[in-house]
Amino acid sequence: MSEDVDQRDSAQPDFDVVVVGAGFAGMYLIHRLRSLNLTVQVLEAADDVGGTWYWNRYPGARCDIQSIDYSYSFDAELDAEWQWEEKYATQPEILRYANHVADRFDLRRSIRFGTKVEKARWDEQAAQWLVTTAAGDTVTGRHYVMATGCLSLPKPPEFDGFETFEGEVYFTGRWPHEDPNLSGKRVGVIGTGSSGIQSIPIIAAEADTLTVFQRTPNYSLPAHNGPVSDDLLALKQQDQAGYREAARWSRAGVPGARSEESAMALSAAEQQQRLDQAWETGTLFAIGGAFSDVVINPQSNEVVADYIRAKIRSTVEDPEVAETLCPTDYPFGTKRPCLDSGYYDTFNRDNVSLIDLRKTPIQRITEGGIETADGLIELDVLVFATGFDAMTGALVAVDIEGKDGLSLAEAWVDGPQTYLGLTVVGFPNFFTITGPGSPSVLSNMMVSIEQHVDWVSSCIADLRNDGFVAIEATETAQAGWGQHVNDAANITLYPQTNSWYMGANVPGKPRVFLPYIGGVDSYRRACDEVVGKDYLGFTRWALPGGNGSEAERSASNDGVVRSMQVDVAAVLDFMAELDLPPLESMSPEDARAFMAGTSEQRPPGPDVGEVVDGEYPAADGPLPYRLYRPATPGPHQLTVYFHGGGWVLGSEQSDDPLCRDLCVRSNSIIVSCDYRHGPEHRFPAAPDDAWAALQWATAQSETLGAAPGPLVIAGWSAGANLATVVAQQAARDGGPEIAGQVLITPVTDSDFTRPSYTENGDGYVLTMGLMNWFWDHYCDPADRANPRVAPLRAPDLSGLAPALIMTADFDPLRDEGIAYVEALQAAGVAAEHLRARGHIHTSIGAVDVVISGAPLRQELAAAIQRFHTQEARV
Ligand code: NA7
Repeated sequence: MSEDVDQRDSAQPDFDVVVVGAGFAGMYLIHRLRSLNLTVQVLEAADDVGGTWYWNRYPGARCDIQSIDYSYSFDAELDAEWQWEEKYATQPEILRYANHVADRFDLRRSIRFGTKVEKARWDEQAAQWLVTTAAGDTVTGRHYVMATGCLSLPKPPEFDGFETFEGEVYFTGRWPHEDPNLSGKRVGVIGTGSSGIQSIPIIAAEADTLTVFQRTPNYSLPAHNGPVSDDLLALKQQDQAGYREAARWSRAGVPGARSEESAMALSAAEQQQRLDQAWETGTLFAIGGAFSDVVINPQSNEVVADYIRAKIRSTVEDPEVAETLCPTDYPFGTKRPCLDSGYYDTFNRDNVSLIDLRKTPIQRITEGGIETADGLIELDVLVFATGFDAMTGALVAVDIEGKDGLSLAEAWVDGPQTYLGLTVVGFPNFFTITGPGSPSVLSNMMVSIEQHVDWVSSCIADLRNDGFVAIEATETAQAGWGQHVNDAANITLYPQTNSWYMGANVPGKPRVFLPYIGGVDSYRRACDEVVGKDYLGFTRWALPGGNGSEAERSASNDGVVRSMQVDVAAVLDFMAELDLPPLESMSPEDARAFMAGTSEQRPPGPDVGEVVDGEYPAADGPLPYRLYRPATPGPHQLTVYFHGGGWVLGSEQSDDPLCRDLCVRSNSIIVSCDYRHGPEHRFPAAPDDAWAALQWATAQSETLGAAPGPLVIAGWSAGANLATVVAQQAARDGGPEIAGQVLITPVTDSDFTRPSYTENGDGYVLTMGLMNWFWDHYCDPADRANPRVAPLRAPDLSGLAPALIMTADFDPLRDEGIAYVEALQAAGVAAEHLRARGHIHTSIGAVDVVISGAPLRQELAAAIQRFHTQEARV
């Protein structure tokens, strides 16, 4: 045991912190906890430090993050003194580094090697963890940390007859310390993930024959390994602290600029040039970041995928083998891509053959080799490079029992649930380093490990300093984080692929996206914010019987740290960087010119069949309209749409991408009608024009090429206000008949006192100041109670057309939208509420920018379709 324990009070747990795992996470924990004067015991199954690098000794094992970046930053001297030999360090070199760190900081005295942990149980009374080893002894700790790594539990073989094989068997993840002699032998490698791809070229050079069994081809790039890049070294040496700080606030834990451009915004030649450059760097980040939207936009992704396939075809001589090696059925990056040294060339060797398991699956393993649908392949050596039970496997492999006998495996039966990937409800004082729900495997692990270790250590120290003994996440906080992790994944292409990120490589494992894809930078901000807000989302308590009242001995700070959609937050960050002047500081003319300028830079929205510009007879003369017709055979139903812009800004063209999107998704005609704006034309000019537009469109629907039947009325923001007003007028005046109303974040009232104005009045594009500016330009205070201005105030809402009303969480107008839904429902109108969770007022118009808005637009379009059918109107 550590000497630290000797000074402990016997009534106390043996240690402040018991840690499982002496990889890079466990090692840094020792150092950090000691520096905070906390005692620590690490239990490690292996005989030495290194974690994943201790076990993964297979030939060719290397890191695929550059060595300069894949190293600790916590100690400036260590950082400066260690010189890496290669751009991508080999496993032996990384292990030497781990040993150097262990020696330099005297870490081994806090580690018990050869100690496998089997069980850990939370003792609620004593507020401590009882950790039991395979040898049967127990160590107690106030806190318990699993620093077991994300890829540490190899999958067991999944083939019948495995135990009958009479040759040698090796697992890449448990490679023997003495390299096996493969020369003169017939070797089979199952698996073409990173481990397979790194080891195959070396095994091929040594073995008599090599047969590669491939289930899914991978995207792999040449690592262009060699000495450490002089440029990178110089960059780091110039400003070591700055370099490390940049990594901490980068997206993936590696400093470097990100592309801001979609592949779709570039010509084919420009795309090629970007990819050539990225290819030459031999880094995964360069190719994955060649365009801004590689993992979001299927078309951009296909540009990268195509490029890599072309490289494979030009390298592999046998066209059939080349095709088998080309991934075609999943987007680039959604399975972990690889870096290699001569992988594809290896298939040009005479002693190497490739078996496509999709065509000829493995039927069983026999004593002499592998039997596929095509017959027996005789082997002397079988290598399993079949991967790991990633991210959760090692955690649930220990029988961890939290409050009320709940086991972690039970708690996670439908997939892991964590708060920040650090803590789990029901498991006080339990922490996971780089756990599910944190950037972990999508980032430079060293940066993520350091951040987690720092956070956990400070949390424990804060707890002690604040007089508490225990901390546990709240249900609300954990559920909120889980939602956020899913939201972030769902705007990407990742969930569509069967990968270990999704748990899909392990039979029976729940299909859940395991890491957090929001980025190291935004994740770090969230973790810091939790602490800054006095441990938001946590309950902390002291042992019973201590000083102070019951209330003083516990603190619960319930809440959700992130409820905004990731892409919306990114847009807000981007806008903040631009530091734009507030619209309300401009004249209406300048504000209009400014809006027109920004509109030109936005993505155009989808193609429609036809766009027709024309004029309609508005209340005081003709005004423009723009009609969007679907490409499908007509006739189509008609929807009249009014644009947003606070009755001051915008035109029939200003919501162009949204109108296109609704046209395509609803397969109906959208006719966007302009109306007169304030301050030149104040109330009631706008509703008068909107009323004229409704009458015109109804009368002319056949001329416009629409199918017979009542039309749907729709609008966004001030346009939704006008749609509401004319829908009320139509109900009052006995026509025109309206099939339904689609009201997107509508203005329904002139009351600024609802909570959404207080909560969201600043910082979410549509501000309280801007709304004031709009109102002042639109109408006099005396008019603001008029139901044609504030339709929520209409005395009778009965008999209105069915409505779908969308409100956004971070919108000052949220509560008046909800109030209108409730008022309609109270009046017997079929009104549905669509909550745009985590969105702002302007999210919906940002087509192809706010990807998370797509399902909402789909629902709006579905409502348009529904309203157009007879059933909806019964
Ligand atoms: P991976 O990336 O999970 O690769 C495992 C490979 O083994 C992959 O090609 C799998 O095909 C294949 N595999 C797994 N199970 C089977 C069965 N039952 N039959 C046939 N083939 C199978 O693990 P690695 O060790 O290579 O790399 C892990 C990570 O370490 C890597 O991503 C880097 O982050 C470092 P599949 O794709 O599942 O069809």
